[in-house]
Amino acid sequence: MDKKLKIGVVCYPTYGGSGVVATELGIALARKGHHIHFISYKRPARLNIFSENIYLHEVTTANYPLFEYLPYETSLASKMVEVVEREKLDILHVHYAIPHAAVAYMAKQILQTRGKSIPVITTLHGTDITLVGKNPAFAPVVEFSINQSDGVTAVSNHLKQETIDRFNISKDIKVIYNFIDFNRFRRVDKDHFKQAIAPNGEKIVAHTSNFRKVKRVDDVLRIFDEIHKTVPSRLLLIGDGPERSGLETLCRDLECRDSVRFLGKQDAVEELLAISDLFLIPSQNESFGLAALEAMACEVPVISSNIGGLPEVIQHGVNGFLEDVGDVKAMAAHGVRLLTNEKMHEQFRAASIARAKDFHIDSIVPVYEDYFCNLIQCDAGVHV
Ligand code: GMT
Repeated sequence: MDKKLKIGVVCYPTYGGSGVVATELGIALARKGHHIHFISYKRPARLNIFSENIYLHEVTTANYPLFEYLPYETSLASKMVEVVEREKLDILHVHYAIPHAAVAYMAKQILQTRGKSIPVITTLHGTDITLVGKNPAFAPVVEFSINQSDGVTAVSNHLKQETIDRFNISKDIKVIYNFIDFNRFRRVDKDHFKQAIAPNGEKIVAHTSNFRKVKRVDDVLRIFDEIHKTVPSRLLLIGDGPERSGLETLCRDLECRDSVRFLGKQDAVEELLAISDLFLIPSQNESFGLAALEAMACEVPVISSNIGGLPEVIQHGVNGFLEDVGDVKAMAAHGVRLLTNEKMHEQFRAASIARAKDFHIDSIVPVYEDYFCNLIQCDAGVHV
């Protein structure tokens, strides 16, 4: 794509998947010469590089004794208007419908009254539709703001279908899968590191998430407890969130307790994946499962629930295993088979990276560029 765009990226700055995808897409687009303006209430966790094409506009909210809840949406809309006007943005790309799509609609309307037309793209990530979005406290606004977006993308076919099933959607939704940067996520020789964590050659099982209920991290513990009965192994739990303290309590009652490490939030997840032998993601729901893809890129086979977009990423019996949500026994049995059969494990490792390559950053980012470009051209030709 020849034209270089000025793109406003609105996202959550936290460790959640939508913020990760937004940040990595922004960084990739900046490398291709586009100017990326992140708009968020904090520096996104993965935005840890310097680039002359990347700008961060932090949203601050004024407090006042009248406000029981800070009017964040109002501040965000004002910030969007300010940045679009000052930086002469071509497009606004908002990640996660709540509240970003609704706020973008408001900003767009305000800008219209000031003579500026800006196309808005909303990318749906999952819980904004499947969990939070369907809540009556948000549903009408979610539906309206999806329909008012100039472009809508979803990170899997499953999420697209869920959106259509749950809401009255008049907009076409384009599926653009999440992607992986192999410069970062790849198997590297970290034997000294592995030696420190598993000094007697134990197998390393890993899980990363935001430790919310939907992730079923208690199942991770139970699956590992079963595996640990026959396979000398260690479990690395990476991330943090509301369920963590209950999980630490549960862990104390399990036989495997001394082999479990709660590592908290980690910036260099790839280094931990690089020494792992197996990844577990037994979620209740998962629109895509970026964490699984990151593991696969590091040649780590994945055992997951057969739910949401996970079957679009993991191929059962080829590079991982998919079982019914909550079927701890079946998942553990697959884990034991994989970790005790070296030949099979090697095959699954090779098949994991082969599958991950289907989601290569170099093939997915241009799809976003084309999508942006088409939309801008459609927008009355103002921006071309
Ligand atoms: O996984 C989470 O709870 C975080 C959430 C988010 O939006 O921040 O992740 C969702 O978006 C990711 C990136 O597109 C997907 O890989 C995750 O599957 C999806 N999570 C769920 O659907 C539960």
